Amino acid sequence: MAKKKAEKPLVEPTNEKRVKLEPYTDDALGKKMTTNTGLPINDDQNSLKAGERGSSLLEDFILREKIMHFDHERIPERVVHARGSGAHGVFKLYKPMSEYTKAHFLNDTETETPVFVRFSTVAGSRGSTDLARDVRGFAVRFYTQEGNFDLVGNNMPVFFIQDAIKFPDLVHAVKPEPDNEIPQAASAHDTFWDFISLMPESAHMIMWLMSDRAIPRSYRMMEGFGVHTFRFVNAQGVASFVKFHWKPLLGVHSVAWDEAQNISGKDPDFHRRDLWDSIESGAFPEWELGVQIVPEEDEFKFDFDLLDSTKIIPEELVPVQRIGKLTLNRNPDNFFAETEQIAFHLGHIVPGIDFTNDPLLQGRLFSYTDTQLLRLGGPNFQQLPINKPVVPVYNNQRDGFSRQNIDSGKTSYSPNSLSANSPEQVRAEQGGYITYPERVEGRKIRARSRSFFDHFSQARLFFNSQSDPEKDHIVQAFSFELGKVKTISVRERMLGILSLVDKGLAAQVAVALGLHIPQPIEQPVNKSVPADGVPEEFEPLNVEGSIKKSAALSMANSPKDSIETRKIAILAADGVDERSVSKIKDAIEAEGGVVEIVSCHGGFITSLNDEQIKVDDTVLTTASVLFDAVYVPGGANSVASIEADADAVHFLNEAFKHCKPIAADISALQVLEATYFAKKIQSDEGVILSDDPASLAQSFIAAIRQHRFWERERARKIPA
Ligand code: HDE
Repeated sequence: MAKKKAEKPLVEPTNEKRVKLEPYTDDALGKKMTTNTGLPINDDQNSLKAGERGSSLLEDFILREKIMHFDHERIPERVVHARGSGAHGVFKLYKPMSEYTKAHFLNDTETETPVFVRFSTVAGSRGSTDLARDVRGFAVRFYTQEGNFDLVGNNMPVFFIQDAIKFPDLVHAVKPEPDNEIPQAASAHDTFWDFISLMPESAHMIMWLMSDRAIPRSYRMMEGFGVHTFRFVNAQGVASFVKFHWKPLLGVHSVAWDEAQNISGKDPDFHRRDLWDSIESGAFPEWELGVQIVPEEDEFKFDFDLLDSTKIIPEELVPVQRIGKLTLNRNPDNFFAETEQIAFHLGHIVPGIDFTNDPLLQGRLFSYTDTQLLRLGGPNFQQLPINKPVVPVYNNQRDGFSRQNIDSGKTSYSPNSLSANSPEQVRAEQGGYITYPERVEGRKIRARSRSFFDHFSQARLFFNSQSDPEKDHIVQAFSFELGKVKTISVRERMLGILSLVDKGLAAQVAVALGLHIPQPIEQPVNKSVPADGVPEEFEPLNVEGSIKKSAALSMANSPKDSIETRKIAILAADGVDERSVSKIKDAIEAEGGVVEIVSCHGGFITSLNDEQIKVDDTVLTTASVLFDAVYVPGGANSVASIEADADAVHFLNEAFKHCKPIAADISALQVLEATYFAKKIQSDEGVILSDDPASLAQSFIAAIRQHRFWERERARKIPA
């Protein structure tokens, strides 16, 4: 069913966080203008001057206040994940998880936990394109009754490096190069691939990054992953390992690389707009929270180390249990106050959840608070409205820049007798956080465990699990990215790494680059340590993993049962047959799709029966890359105008190139015949022609559910 536009009450009474934000939220509509001290302003457009043409007076406190505030509007953008979009929502648990965790929000199936989610790209600046080939951040804050819990994840389940100490190097390598600050929001340059080619542990992550997962169709169609192995602890103190997943109910879908590059020009806010629009229209994005749980005693059962963030636990080995649903149902009121000022941190934890010794996780525990101090200007950032928990906060911390709380009373120390020793510490039985008493012993060493040294088996598992079109896209992505690298030795070293993953993959990329795979292959070494010895150099292992293929890794296996929120363009002009327009429009909207009329001119078009149909966009102001499918209705004059309009024909050519479903009334055949894919009309599964609008609508909807017809690419000769 098409969803109705959501009513937007000021606050949802059931969302405790929204209720708590309300006193801070205000609108100037109908209000009088004042200075920041509340003085009514009489003239905000003329500065105070000495004489008619005279110089401005230093006395003008109104001018100074206004300009001073403007001068200080900017704060440092996030050093990574600068570009992002956020939304409010709720999390509802399906079943109590008491067997594994005592976390209140994972036991209470009655209440909806308020959440704020921020999606992001990693490498680009705040104003960069949404469609860069990049990892996407997927950071979720749960405002629970035991304080904030942040699950700061990504849309890929592994990471580039195994140890946090390498993170600054990784980020320096991928960011624009330091001499000329080129390229923006792109990994296709020398420094990135130089680093990667010297970092074999990145092989698995690089496969994900070169796959279509790095160019999602929408934030709403991405998976999310906590990446690290965390710990659940139940009320009896029994711990298990846990990996977190987010599974989108709309399935996992991507765009084509050529399309992504086009969207970056046509609408660099594509993902941000898509998230905003879908929430405004009431089509609320939804994900299920999944957990993979491993009992403590099974820690060493796998052929990889659970503490190694370059590894997944294949779903064949440990199934994902879906335990609750996240729904994003409200856009922020103010981007800066909410999306920009939210300060996520892995250390925002609740009883029942704990960390592991993953060295990447451990380093992050330091980084996130540290970075907020710079970004948000001091230690009181937790008192910003978006960061405040829904539960009260009491401790003996005081003062600092921009302190908001007025802490009354004489004592700010513990123990004290003057305030009856308040605030009181909380015993574990009453919900006080205790760290899981894991036994730890060993020597101090700067090295890695040998259990971290297989870098290739899961990279291969990922590649082997892809469908043929997905494999082709990976080959093309490597060919593109390495093709942009100027230093031949870097390209060659990378080919060497690829050949350790899959010889066929390496060979295809080598052909595209016009290079040979180097022999022997250089294996960058790292330090490891025998059980009781001094760290020594150690080469990566190249072993076969126990699992060769995993269905969950291919987007081809993602559910394709809905067209909800997909955007469909109807290419029409004056003289269009409005009966076919409304039949298709109604059928698509009934399934939750979104239809726009795209024409050769703006305003209205007049149909065969003299009806006025509103034009949403023209072939000049929009492009097929911003849609999921195209339909060309009948009506002789409309068909003739579309056929004669080069931009309209290009619209179809490009939609075909990007493997999208195309439908047309049989009477609009001549439009399709004007395209370069005229010869394919009969043979292509994703091109639907019919003189019966009802059956056309059904076949078209079935095709849109498929998302893309990638097999078209094989025989492609497309100039679009
Ligand atoms: Fe982050 N990361 N990260 N990261 N990360 C930041 O914190 C860092 C890593 C992730 O929407 C920063 O507030 C280190 C993995 C997301 O506000 C910073 C390491 C994963 C976001 C930081 C990692 C992430 C960040 C920058 C290596 C997926 C955006 C601004 C040990 C599991 C959160 C900020 C938002 C942001 C450090 C690796 C996800 C600098 C040192 C692995 C989604 O603190």
